[in-house]
Amino acid sequence: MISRRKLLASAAATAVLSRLNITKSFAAQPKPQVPLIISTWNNRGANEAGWAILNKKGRALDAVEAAARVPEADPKDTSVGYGGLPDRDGHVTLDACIMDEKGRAGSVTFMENIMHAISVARAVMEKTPHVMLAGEGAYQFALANGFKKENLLTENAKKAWEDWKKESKYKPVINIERHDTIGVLAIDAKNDLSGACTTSGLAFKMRGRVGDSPILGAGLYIDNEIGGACATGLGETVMRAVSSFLVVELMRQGKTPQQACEEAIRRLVKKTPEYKDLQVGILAVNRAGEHGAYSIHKGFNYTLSLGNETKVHEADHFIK
Ligand code: SD4
Repeated sequence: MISRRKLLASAAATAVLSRLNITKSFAAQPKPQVPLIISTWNNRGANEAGWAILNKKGRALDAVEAAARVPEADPKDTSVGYGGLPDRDGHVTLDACIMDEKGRAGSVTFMENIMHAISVARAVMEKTPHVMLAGEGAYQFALANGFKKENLLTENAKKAWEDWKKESKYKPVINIERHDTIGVLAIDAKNDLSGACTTSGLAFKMRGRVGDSPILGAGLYIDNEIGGACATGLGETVMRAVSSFLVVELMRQGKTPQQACEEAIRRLVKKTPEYKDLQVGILAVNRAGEHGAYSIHKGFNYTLSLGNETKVHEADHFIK
């Protein structure tokens, strides 16, 4: 029997969540339906941009690109694009990838001075015989394809870097409560899937460091026959566990998106002795429009839009 104290605590928690307009994902999931768009963290504006496309029977690929461009242009978002925190030498370097319903993919990594890394990734997919371009090559490709050179280091990000330099702790500090990197998955009215992931990576990372976000199978994976998955958090662990590909394969074996996310986090935790000091969150959808979300620590949330409603949900987590 549930004790009165537990009942009151849970009622209080639900009241707080509902004031914040956040629902618990692990309490009754909404009925599966398409189209839908789902993204990591509280990314309402991004989802709304994607939803506007899906709602007019647009393509999932266009929806995920439009969604990813929103935080990329937002100077207040310190983990993505313009306003992203720089590496320890003061350079904002971007990672992004995109994957469509045909299994085609494009990616850029360690790219500087171009705001919309996701659109460059899409151009790599659509205009080159390659999947990934890095650094100067990605930058030159972007310029040649009409993207503008921009300074992505805002005054606020510069100040945060200057403050960080006073101590220059070598190890990047992982905020286990909140990141803003966007991984986004969409299913359109034709039941086709696409996904995108874009980030400026870990704040004050080593120059040249690349995380999971532009790596297919790690930060993002789509298989139109099965579903899609994306990850956020400490990229080093996600790369070692190839988490997004794993989630899709687990769904192929019959797991629901929620079961697949939970299993992928359990496997990642097993391989990561220091898992208590870091956060990873994973999202998944299957073709039926069911979704799943799971993280190591409490505090991972995600934004789901379907049936003209956009809501932020709190994900279930491994450490209780
Ligand atoms: C990275 N996974 O570069 C990214 C960081 C992230 O929210 O997700 N931040 O490791």
